[in-house]
Amino acid sequence: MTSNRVEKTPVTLLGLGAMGTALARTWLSAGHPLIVWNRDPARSAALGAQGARVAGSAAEAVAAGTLVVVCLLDDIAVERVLDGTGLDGKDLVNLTTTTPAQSRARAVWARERGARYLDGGIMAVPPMIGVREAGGYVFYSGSQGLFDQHRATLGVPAGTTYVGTDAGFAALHDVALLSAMYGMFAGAAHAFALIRKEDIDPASLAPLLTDWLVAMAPSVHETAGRLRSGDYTGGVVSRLAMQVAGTPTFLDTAEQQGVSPQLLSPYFELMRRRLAEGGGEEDLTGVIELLAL
Ligand code: FVH
Repeated sequence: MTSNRVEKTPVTLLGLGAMGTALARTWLSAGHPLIVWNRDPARSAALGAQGARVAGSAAEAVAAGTLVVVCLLDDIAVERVLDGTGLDGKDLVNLTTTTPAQSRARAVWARERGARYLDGGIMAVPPMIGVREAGGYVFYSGSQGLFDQHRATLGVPAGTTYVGTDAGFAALHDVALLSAMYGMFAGAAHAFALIRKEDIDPASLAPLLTDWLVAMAPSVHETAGRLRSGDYTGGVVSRLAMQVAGTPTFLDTAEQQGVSPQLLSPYFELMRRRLAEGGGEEDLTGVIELLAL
């Protein structure tokens, strides 16, 4: 008798925090045999009740499968957990948030122990995991062979975006996008602070902010084009000189509303420096030049 049942790749998962647990549930739901380990065994027990095999140690969990995924707090935890496990012949996928340098060093470390290494940067929060429509995905970089072989399994919790063989690139993309996010959060915080003591409902500002930020977001394509071409002045709509002339309006308004300018001032300072260097006919792309240390 033949069977159409496709065997699902077993996954070993080390780290069952908020993110690790969300990942675990999706692999279990999709029918992947799952071996889990967590420093605090209480977290593993809950998944054991849902069908995962609970290993008594990280070494036991690693020994039990070939595809080993780690999702831990930081690189120090990764070192501690994997130290003394048998990685020879394993496919190690590290979804822990790290710096590019830590990821590259971890790739060398894994190769020295006989493992293929893939680094991941998760562009999602736990409730987005396993929810296709939420749009979450994971940047991957490092071993292309590992990525190609396990792409379907890695794609179960979230989308996959491979960004190159350099093991540091996933972390770099991750940090770049999250850094932009913090800039947006800072801008939104300042906007809410400005209206705080007025009779304006923050809930009425929120959709206006969303629409404006969404309308402005595509400007990053123009910035990318200018960085590529080196032409910072062609077709400029909002000249730097004009924008610098407008900065006192923002600073005066902040003062009048009793709001600290500390989130805006560093960027305005860079705009003024670029203007002083002769960049008045540019848009804001030239400011990027000033960020190089
Ligand atoms: N949660 C999020 O919103 C973000 C979304 C984007 C990606 N991040 C990164 O994912 C990594 C894990 O994050 P998490 O949310 O699962 O974090 P926690 O819930 O705090 O769980 C941390 C796990 O790490 C274990 N752990 C910590 N230190 C050690 C150690 N020295 N030795 C062994 N394990 C350690 C911890 O174990 P326990 O405290 O339960 O025993 C958890 O399993 C992270 O890089 C985010 O930046 C999440």
